[in-house]
Amino acid sequence: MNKSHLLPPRIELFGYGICPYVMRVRYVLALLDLDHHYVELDIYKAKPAALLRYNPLGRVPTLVVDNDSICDSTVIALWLAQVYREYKLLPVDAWSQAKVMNDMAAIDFVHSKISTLMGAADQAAFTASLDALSESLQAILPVLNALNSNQVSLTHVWVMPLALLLKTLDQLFDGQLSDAIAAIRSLPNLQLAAQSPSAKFSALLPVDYAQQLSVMLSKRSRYYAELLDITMQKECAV
Ligand SMILES: N[C@@H](CCC(=O)N[C@@H](CS)C(=O)NCC(=O)O)C(=O)O
Repeated sequence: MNKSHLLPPRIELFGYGICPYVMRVRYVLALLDLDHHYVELDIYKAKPAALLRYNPLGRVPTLVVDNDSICDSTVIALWLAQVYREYKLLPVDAWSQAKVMNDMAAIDFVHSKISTLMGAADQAAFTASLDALSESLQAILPVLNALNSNQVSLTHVWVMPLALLLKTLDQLFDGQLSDAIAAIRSLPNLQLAAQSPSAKFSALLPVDYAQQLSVMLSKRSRYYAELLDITMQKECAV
């Protein structure tokens, strides 16, 4: 299908491979089969002038369309879903659209709790943030459980990076997350819910995703860095 009548020809995305917000946008672009130029940045090391020109906040995802830009995963995904209505990423009527946006906002709230957990400096802060994460995740379980059809929606797009992040963090923290929040164990089933679109998601993941996440965590969280040290020492002692 020729979509050039719908969009200006040049789309550029500034991103950072393990960022869940960037993953959402890349997943939407993949689902829509949209040609674009992807610029991978190490956003916590350097913010190049090319990015700052389009987003003075220096954040990713930043989508550039013909010399203009939009800079937030929700804004970008809603815009793409509206331009490419035929893919039905959003329902048609305004109320149903608002309900989907409500679910997306709830998932963003869970991400804010994950972010706190990822920065936990010690065991007490980690445990407190795990409780808060558990509470927020319980609240969105109906949204997660409703995702069992083959219809790809923006809710599905939002859930995929969330599920990946939670499962990988659980691995890195040696099962502490799923011990506290059993629902995390059933998240893989959600990934199977829509087989073919999920393959497009998996194709976007850096092969060393868990390793990259671990490096980032060890910089952000003293608690995690200490856990990692202990594990390394045990491994060396063997
Ligand atoms: N609400 C934003 C969040 C984007 C975000 O937090 N991006 C992070 C990378 S995961 C970032 O750009 N951090 C760099 C910074 O804040 O300086 C969205 O949904 O796009």
